[in-house]
Amino acid sequence: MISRIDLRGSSPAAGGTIDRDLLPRAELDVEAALHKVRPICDDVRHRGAAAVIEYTEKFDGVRLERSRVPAEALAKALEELDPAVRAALEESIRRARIVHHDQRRTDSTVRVVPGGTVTERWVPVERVGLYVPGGRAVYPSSVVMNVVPAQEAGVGALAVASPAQKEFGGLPHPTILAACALLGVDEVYAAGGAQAVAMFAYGTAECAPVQLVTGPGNIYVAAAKRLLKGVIGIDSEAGPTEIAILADDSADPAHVAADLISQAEHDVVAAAVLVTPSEALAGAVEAELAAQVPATKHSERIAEALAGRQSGIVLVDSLDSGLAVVNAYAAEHLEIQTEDAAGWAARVVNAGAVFVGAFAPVSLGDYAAGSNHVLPTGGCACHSSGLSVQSFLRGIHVVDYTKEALAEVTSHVVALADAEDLPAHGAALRARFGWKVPEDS
Ligand code: HSO
Ligand code: ZN
Repeated sequence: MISRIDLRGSSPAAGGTIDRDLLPRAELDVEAALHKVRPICDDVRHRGAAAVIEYTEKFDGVRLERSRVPAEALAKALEELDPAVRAALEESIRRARIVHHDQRRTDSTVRVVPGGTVTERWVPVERVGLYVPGGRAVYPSSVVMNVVPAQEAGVGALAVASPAQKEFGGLPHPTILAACALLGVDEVYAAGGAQAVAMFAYGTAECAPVQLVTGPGNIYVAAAKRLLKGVIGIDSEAGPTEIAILADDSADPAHVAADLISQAEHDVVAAAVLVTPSEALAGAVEAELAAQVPATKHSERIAEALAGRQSGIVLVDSLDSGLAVVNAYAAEHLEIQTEDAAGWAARVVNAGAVFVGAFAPVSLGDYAAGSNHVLPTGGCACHSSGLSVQSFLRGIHVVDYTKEALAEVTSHVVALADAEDLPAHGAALRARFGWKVPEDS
C-alpha cells in the first residue's frame, strides 16, 4: 500500500544536499484555480453582500437572508455543545494561551548614538478575518489555533467565516459556532470559499474589510488568498497535511504506523512519510499499516493517502542521512522517534513543528500540546513559520534623533545620497543646518 523509496547507497550525509524531487510530495495546483476565483472575487468587490449570498446559494446550496450569524445561534450552539467536547476545547484553549501568551513581544529601544534612538514598537493588526473550513473538515481545534494567537497579540476585531451548512439550516457547523462562542468571538459569517476571502478583503455592507486573513481552506480559498494578497495580508496558503517521521530501530512500529495513519486521515492527498535507516522497522511498519488501516473508520481515505505518490517509506544509509532527508523535505510535522530523540531534534532546521520522542505524537499537537497546528506545508517550512502571535503583529521602527545626533551623521547621509544621485535627500538634512553640511563632531 505504501511505496518504498530506497536511497541507500546514494543518500546524503548530514548537512549534505538532496534532490527534493526524489522525495514524495503532493502537487497542489493553486495557479490553476486562480481563473475560477478571479471572477468571484471581482463580483464580491463590486456587488458586496448580495454577491456573497448568491455564491453561498450556488456552492453551498442554501439561500441566506444575510451571511452574519445571529448572536442567539452562537449562544445556542455553546449551550448544546457536548460537555466532554467543551471540556476538551477549554483545555486546548488554556494550553494554547500559555504558549501564545509567552510569545508576546515587548517594545525595545536601542540607543544608536548619544541622542539617537530607534524603538521597535509591536502593534497588532487592527482587524483580522479567520477562515475556518466546513464540509468534511470541521475543525473547531483550528478555531482555537487561529483565534488564540490573534487575541494574545491584542488584535482588536476578529471575524470568523465558515461555509454555510445545508443540514444546519444554513449556519456553519454548530461545533465551530460553539468554539467561537467559547473564545468570545461574536462576529461570525456563514460564508466559505473564495467569496468569504473576498468579503474579508474588500468588505461588504455586512462585513467591514479586514487587514489580514488567516486560516486553512480548500484550493479555492488558497487561490483567493494568493489573488488578494496585497489587498490583505495572509498567513500562508495551507496545503494538505503532512507528517514525516525520522525513526530508528528503537521506535515502536505500531506507534509509527498509528501516527502516519493519523495524518493520512485528513485527506486522500495528505502525505505520510517515514524516513529510516532500518529495513526491519520499515517492514514492521508496513505490517502494522496493513493491520491498522482496515480497522480504522476512514480506511478508504487513509489507504488512498498512503498509496499516493506523496507518501512513502524512505530508506537511508544512516540517521545522519535521514536528517539530511527530513531537512530537505521540510515537513509540516516532523516526529523524531529515535534513541536520543532530543539530540536529533536539535539538528532539525526545516520543519513546521518537531515532535520529540515516543510520547509526542502529532495528534497531541493538533489538539492539546499548547503549540499551534496551523503550520507551513509543501516545503514552505524552509522559509516560513507556523501561526503565532508574531503573525498578528507588525514591528514599527520609531526613529528619534536630536539636532546634535543628526548633525553628526549628516555628512554620511549627504555622501550616500549623492552617490545615488539623489541630492535632494541630502538637502533635507542640510536645510536644518543653514544648507550646510555640519562639521563632524
Ligand atoms: N493536522 C492538521 C490540524 C488538525 N488535525 C485539525 C486535527 N484537526 C494540520 O496541522
Ligand atoms: Zn491533524
